[in-house]
Amino acid sequence: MDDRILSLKGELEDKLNAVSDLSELDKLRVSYLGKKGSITALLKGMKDLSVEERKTFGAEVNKLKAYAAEKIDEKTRQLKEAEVKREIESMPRFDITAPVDLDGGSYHPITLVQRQCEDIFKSMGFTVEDYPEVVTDYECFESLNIPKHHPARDMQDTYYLENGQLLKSQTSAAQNAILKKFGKNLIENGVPIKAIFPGRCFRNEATDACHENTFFQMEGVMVDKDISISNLIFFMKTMLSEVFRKDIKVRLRPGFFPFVEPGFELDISCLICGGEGCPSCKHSGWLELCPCGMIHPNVLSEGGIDPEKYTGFAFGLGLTRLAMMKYGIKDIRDLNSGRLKALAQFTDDE
Ligand code: FA5
Repeated sequence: MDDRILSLKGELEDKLNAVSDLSELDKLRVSYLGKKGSITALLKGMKDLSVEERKTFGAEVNKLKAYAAEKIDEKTRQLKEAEVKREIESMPRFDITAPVDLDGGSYHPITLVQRQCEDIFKSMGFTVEDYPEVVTDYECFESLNIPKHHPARDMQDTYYLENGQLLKSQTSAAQNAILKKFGKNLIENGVPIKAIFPGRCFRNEATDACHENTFFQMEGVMVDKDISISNLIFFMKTMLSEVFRKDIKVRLRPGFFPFVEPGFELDISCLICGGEGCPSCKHSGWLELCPCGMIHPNVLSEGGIDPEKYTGFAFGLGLTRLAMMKYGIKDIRDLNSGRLKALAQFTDDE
């Protein structure tokens, strides 16, 4: 082997042994294999050799070039592995066998409010239903009288999966399944449908003090013969007076939702600012808490219930906002913050 090639090979091996980080290694690669590198220079210098010399020398230089590339790749792998190992070792260690300090935990404010609402509605004969977070377009929109391209969809832009399913933007997504589940008992045995279904909802939302992209609602439906707006108002009033245990100002105003007719917005006077206006209520003094209305005939029919014979109401309580009002939490984002110290200050006052 040519002396120059031999010495270059030895020198490269020594340098590779000494190199200890990836940026140094990259410099080394450039100094041998780059445009102005020493191996590239050997190849460039071949133009001065005879044809015969060029053949043998060229083959040797190309062998060295392949050898150098292979060794540099190998060293890159080794250094990357060492880096990952160092990172893992520097991570804090948790002893997963350590006993759990149960006294240190507490229920999340939303869990507390949810359980309280469940108890209130259970005591009035409602069942508590569970429903998935991933739903179909039919469940979340079509079955609720919101066909494709309906403008009401714009208010509830959510997160879509590649298979066309979506993260539910409203607990109303369970209405159709609930009507179908309990409709038979209503029609055959005259047992009214009375169900609530709390759940996590998702929206592609610009967050602020009263809007989150992930929040909780609690839907409720009641269907029977002769259900009217008076029944709806009675249940809403009972729920609010039980939750707050004090007089709070409430207002009912018209609201549009394609799945109810008539539809209402039920707002409560903001308990953070006493109705003066603050970021928690978008400076209006009122907080939209529980839209509701009489279930639209199309929604009843879609659920297999004859709207000529039966009527019903539905409501969609903003559980996260209810927790804010009950516990005086000024910014909704604190509830998803995971700051245990802040969240642990709320206790079940029942
Ligand atoms: C609905 O979601 C309807 N499904 C409610 C409904 C049910 C109407 C049954 C009629 C009959 P809306 O988008 O307004 O409506 O949300 C209902 C409540 O959820 C709001 O009043 C609010 O309290 C809460 N909410 C909505 N968006 C957010 C959000 N981004 N962050 C926190 N809470 C929210």
